[in-house]
Amino acid sequence: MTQLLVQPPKGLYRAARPALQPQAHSLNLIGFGFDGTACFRKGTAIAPDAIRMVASDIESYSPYLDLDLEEVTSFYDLGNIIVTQSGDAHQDYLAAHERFNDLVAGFDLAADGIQFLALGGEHSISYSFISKYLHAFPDLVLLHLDAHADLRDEYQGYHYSHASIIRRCLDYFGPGHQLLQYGIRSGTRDEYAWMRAKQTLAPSLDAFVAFIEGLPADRPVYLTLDLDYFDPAYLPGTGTPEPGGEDFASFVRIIQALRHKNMVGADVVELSPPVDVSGNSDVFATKVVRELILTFHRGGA
Ligand SMILES: [Mn+2]
Repeated sequence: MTQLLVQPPKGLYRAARPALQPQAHSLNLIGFGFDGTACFRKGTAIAPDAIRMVASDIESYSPYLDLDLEEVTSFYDLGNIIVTQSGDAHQDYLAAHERFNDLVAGFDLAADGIQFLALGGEHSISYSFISKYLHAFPDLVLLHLDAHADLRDEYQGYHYSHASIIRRCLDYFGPGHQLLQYGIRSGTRDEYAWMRAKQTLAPSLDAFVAFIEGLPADRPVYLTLDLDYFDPAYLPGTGTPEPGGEDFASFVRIIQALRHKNMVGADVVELSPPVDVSGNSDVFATKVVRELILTFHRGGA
């Protein structure tokens, strides 16, 4: 008997078709509601279904990209990776990570054109996806939008902590891989020294956008977006808010640049619906997700 790897969502993402396994040459939305290592304020586990719920109530048309979700034909919703809560966060994460591995076993992410858009969960879930894409694409560009450098070797005893996600991904970096970060405004002195030495932190939005615009059109790009990239004035519903953050307009410039590039995967993490009882953060995050979905769309304008 096949072990159940995903559970159906409370409601499918708007305009998506249901699927039980990854679909080739398609965008595959998947929830990964793990929040075991979050230290400050938990609540990201319910974010995937919260985003799906809001998605049915906001416009499907993006004026920024002049595209509509209804035009995206190869778009599937796989539901949510099953996440257990045993009390041992590390074991729970590894078990969910193994379920994801089983889900993609037998697929070649590059040759089969399997694009994932993952909804967290906390940032540690990104490791499951990024490690796979780094393996599939030896020339992958990893774009990292976040308030935090996430370069610690471990945090509070967790090797796969949300505070060390980028460090874990670097373990998989080959000579052709490239990392560029933007929005970072919090980290240790060591993390900042590393970013300066490796020149991974874009000094301005203009520099970050120019980097994307300069990429060859076929160069594979993965975007990991921690929603605390945005200022907590706009998006307070996140576990580790940092003042001095970015606005939605900055994100629009980024997705307008990404629109013409070869997006192969992305994740949106760290939305914590219970933290913002107004629900505004859920709406903000869902608009961000809408734009990202459309960024994957290759047809049309
Ligand atoms: Mn962060």
